[in-house]
Amino acid sequence: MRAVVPFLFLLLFSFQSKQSFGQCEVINGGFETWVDMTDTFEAELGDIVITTPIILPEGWFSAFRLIEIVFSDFFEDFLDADTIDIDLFGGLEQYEPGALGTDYAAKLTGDTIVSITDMFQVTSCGERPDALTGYYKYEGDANDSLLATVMLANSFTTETDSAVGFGVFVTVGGSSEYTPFEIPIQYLSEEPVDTAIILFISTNDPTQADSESFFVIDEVSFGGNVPVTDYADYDDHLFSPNPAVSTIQLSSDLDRVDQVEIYDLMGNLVLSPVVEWGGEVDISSLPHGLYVTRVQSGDKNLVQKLIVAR
Ligand SMILES: [Ca+2]
Repeated sequence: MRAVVPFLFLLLFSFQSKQSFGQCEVINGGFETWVDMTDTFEAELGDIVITTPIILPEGWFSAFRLIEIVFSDFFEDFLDADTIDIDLFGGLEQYEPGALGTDYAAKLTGDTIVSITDMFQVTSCGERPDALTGYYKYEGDANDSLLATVMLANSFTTETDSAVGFGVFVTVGGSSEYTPFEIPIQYLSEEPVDTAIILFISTNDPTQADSESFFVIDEVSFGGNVPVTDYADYDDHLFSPNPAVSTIQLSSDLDRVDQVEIYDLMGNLVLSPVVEWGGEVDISSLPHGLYVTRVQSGDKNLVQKLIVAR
């Protein structure tokens, strides 16, 4: 079992090494190629039988989910077993039909653990793309959220403060028809880039956690020319000031405030302050960088990008 985590990183870098430097391309961004990894995992796990097949889109992975499971108490019970009958990658599945008349897309079933990445890719990228684009849709009527981030860096990293460029997209729910999204990439320095890290994180509405709802993602590419429609419930005046240094004030225009959450670009929940409308939040513990704030106010979910600059 201890071999699993290094094995995951081997897999990660084997995906990465397939790409030549220079071009900036999403590998299998259309999700047309899926690979059965069940035998590979069984061998790595010491010939334990995995009863739910592990079929993943080539080039994409959900290692964070597996790492969480490996390190959880929940998994301890299975260490001595001959069979694993839990669904290791249940959050990421093949879906048909895909967008734009294609056969397949990727289905992301959310969980209530917001720090778990459902799908990610590390790809070589020797130029500076303007945007990451794609299509998404949402099946269900809960208030699930989808967070997509892209980070450009000059080596593989999960530290957001070493990003040379970044982009972020958040939606709460959405249309059941494929809808284009565009994530503009903002550059912070003149440093060269060689790596792009793309994450998709789906989080269930905690008040309707048993909902059968899910997101679907397809045709992800850099600089794809998609017609962009109004896709996110952004509110630039939710918190001020922005950029912020040590405290931010919540807008007093809201009728009610049920929940406030602040996420970093890796999708980690970094603060969930209890704050009334017009109240202040101490953000002095947050490192310099870009964050996503989410405020639930009645049946509305409002989202803002927040820059912490010092
Ligand atoms: Ca497709």
